Amino acid sequence: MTRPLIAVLNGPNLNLLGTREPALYGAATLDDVEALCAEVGEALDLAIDFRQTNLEGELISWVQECRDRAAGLIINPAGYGHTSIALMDALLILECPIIEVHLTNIHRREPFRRHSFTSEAAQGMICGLGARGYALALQAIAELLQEEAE
Ligand code: CA2
Repeated sequence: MTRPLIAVLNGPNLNLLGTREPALYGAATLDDVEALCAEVGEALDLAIDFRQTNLEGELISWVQECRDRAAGLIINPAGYGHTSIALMDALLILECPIIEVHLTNIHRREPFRRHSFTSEAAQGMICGLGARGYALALQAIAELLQEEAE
């Protein structure tokens, strides 16, 4: 049987993870986060499609692609979460479970980070737990899919 596909999409500047500002974002690189998702996905019997882009339109196109192919979506929209109504609109069209992840606690930082447009389309949000948040989001998606199937 084919495994359900979970898209893990990452927004702008997250390609720099582990190379700058480790005190804020941690020492893990985006490759480390991808390896963690692959490992957790394997354990949960989920296929993972992990991507990062710095371009808003590309991120929106990838979200749209999820309509036909993904059983769930984990998204770290990075800065676009705070600014992009277009990304929120694309997410609102999806019917699969969406979990928004932020490495940092966005409620503990500058006030402009507290609001996330994209989280309005998400079933849940995990923030402040670093790369572990991606693993927890995968676990949550697996449970939501399990519940849906029952
Ligand atoms: O905490 C998160 O995951 C964020 O989505 C990260 C975004 C920020 O705009 C959000 O408010 C919260 C920034 C991503 C930038 O990543 C960097 C990583 C290393 C060095 C510099 C930037």
